[in-house]
Amino acid sequence: MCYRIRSATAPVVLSLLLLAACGGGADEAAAPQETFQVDPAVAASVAGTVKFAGEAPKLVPINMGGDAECKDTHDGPIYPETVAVNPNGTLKNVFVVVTAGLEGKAFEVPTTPVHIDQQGCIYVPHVVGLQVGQPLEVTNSDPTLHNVHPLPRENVEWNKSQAAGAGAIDEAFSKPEFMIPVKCNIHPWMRAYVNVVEHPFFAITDENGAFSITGLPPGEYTLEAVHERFESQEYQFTVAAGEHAAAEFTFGN
Ligand SMILES: [Cu+2]
Repeated sequence: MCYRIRSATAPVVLSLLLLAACGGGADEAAAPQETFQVDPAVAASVAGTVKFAGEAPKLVPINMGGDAECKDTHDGPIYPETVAVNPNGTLKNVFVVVTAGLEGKAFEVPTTPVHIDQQGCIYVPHVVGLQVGQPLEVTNSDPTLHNVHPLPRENVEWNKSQAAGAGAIDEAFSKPEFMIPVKCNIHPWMRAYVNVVEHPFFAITDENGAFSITGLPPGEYTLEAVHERFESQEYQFTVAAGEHAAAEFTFGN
């Protein structure tokens, strides 16, 4: 039996004995952690862009071989999204995430799934982010068989066939891990990247290289920009209540 004495009048000796018997509150540590709610009145944010320096790589169209069911869904050539340089010289598909400053806080896990579709034998979108335990839903809009196969280093690997017209694959990841490659064993050019985070403070750069992370509690943070090809970069920032920080990264050759 282990309990705490809350009364201020309790004898000091007895409470010390009880604390010793309880191992200094180990029971409390095992209790499920309450989720942290960010007070909207003090919520801060960080936003910015990821630039690309140097020459954009020459892209070679994906060769879909003789696979008519893949090829016929496209009007023109399809290019790989590995280094997706936008017309304004910024970089798309960079995963920007808070990697320090939220220690000791647990956040609610959304029950809404993050979705990846297979369209014309391409994963859409190419990069996704979701929370630990949040559902990942993979659908197949193609008239052909696919095989969804993530290759994690920290999480459990899985490999599921998905025929044309088959129902969605529903999965989740139990550990934080960035840039988990997802391949298709049938179409070797297919590639998506899944990022798993313990909190909701992440974003993916868009067609303008922009990202925005909102609802942050005031604090001191490390922001990391993670790309499937380039080495990750870090940026430190501090935000007071209601403050909006700016961050900029540059990737390139
Ligand atoms: Cu496939």
